[in-house]
Amino acid sequence: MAKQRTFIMAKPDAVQRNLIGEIMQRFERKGFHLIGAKLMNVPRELAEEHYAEHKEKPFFGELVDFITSGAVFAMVWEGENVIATARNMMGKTNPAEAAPGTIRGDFGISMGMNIIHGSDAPETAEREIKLWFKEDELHVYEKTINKWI
Ligand code: RTP
Ligand code: MG
Repeated sequence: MAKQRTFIMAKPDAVQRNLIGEIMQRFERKGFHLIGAKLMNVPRELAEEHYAEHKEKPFFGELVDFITSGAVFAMVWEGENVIATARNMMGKTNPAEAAPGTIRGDFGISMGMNIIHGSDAPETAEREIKLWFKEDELHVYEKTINKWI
């Protein structure tokens, strides 16, 4: 399996509940490498573009309202099979159905405020990384490995 990159976002509820470190630690301990990260407020147009696939859904307005309601922590993680593995680590979309031990299962409360976003396929990951990060905001992990320690 080739190395992949995926876009992960701690949603405003996770940032407000001080869960950024908890989320990052899970990905680090799993063995993935962080290659991009930023705390940011999300412009409405960016939120709408990000969730464009849900534009016609009844919950679209609420979803965009939520994502733009406070700072998010946007990340790019790299590693073998990271796209599907991250989705498993996140758990089901509805926290009530997400298994204990998953991020949503351990911390999420409601469908609308479910802590974390992760790209759901290779094409989505590529699109989302381009949408949220400039090329020079992403770091090449091989350049840092074993350099100082
Ligand atoms: P995400 O895109 O945020 O990572 O979540 P996901 O892939 O697990 O779920 P998706 O189907 O892409 O839905 C995006 C977000 O919309 C909200 N949602 N509400 N009320 C509803 O029926 C409903 N369905 C989805 C959730 O907050 C979900 O994370
Ligand atoms: Mg989704």
